[in-house]
Amino acid sequence: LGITLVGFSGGQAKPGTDAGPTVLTDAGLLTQLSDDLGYTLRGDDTVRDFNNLSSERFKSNDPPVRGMKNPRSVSAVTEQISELVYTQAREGRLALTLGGDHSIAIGTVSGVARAIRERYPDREHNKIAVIWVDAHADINTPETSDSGNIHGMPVSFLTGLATSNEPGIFDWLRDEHRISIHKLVYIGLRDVDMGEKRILRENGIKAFSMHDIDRHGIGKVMDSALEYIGSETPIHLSFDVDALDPMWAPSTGTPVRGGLTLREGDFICEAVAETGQCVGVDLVEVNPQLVEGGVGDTVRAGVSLVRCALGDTLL
Ligand code: DIR
Ligand code: MN
Ligand code: MN
Ligand code: MN
Repeated sequence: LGITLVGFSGGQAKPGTDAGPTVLTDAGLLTQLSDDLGYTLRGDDTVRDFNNLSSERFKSNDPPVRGMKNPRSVSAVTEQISELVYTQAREGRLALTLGGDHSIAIGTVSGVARAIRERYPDREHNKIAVIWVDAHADINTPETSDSGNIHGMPVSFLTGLATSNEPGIFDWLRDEHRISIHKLVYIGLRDVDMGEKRILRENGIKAFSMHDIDRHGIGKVMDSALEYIGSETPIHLSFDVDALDPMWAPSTGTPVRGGLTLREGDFICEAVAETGQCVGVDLVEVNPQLVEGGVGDTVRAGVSLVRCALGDTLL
């Protein structure tokens, strides 16, 4: 296991998401992984603490480019995360990353994708699949985005739908970092922008919305999602806590009602863990500063999701 803590909120406008890793670890998540799940956490090389982002990485003079907010900061931070996560996954460790806003997945997914390509150069199935669990599709290009927030764009950069040659702005992303649009599966969608819907439609991207979950149930949806991916392909699970209904996870920047129950969220994670194909897990968008009653519910939900994704089952 390799754990990366990324206290970064520059991919969106609300302060607080940077404290996500702290509230999750304060709740005892890492201790639970070792004591209850039996993972060995050996000092520095297991837990990478990326919470104290230096001013070098978080650039104060960072005006918008193509409408993107904080583009140089997000690019610099995700480039470093990509390297860290790459090193972990290259060693055959499961790479767990606690965010931070969802822009950090530009780093985590690209790092895992590159590591798996290198680890299995001769294998047919050396290109990872990504299961993106979210209320949102996060597939805006800089040009389709209304908000300019990069946490709404990671999937477009990861798939190559969006590219940039601007020095210092995602010019580090190369083919070895990218994923195929045909190995991407969404679960939980319910707030997708017009431009994003068009991108999903025109590229034939596999997506299970809340409507599909209501119709078929989470069990059938996971069966279909995993069948689409196939039993040989390594899987990266990127879980935005706002996929859960705000009843379970209110402390997040862009809550949308009508979401997954905690049990449905846990089931998704359990089903991915059960495949034995999981190589990377992100849990993002926990923001302790947003809810009057405190972050307790959201943290408990986050801890539960991570435990399930890392193989905590009843029997
Ligand atoms: C919106 C919101 N689609 C955007 N995205 C969010 O800003 O691009 N993603 N909240 O998590
Ligand atoms: Mn997201
Ligand atoms: Mn979201
Ligand atoms: Mn929206």
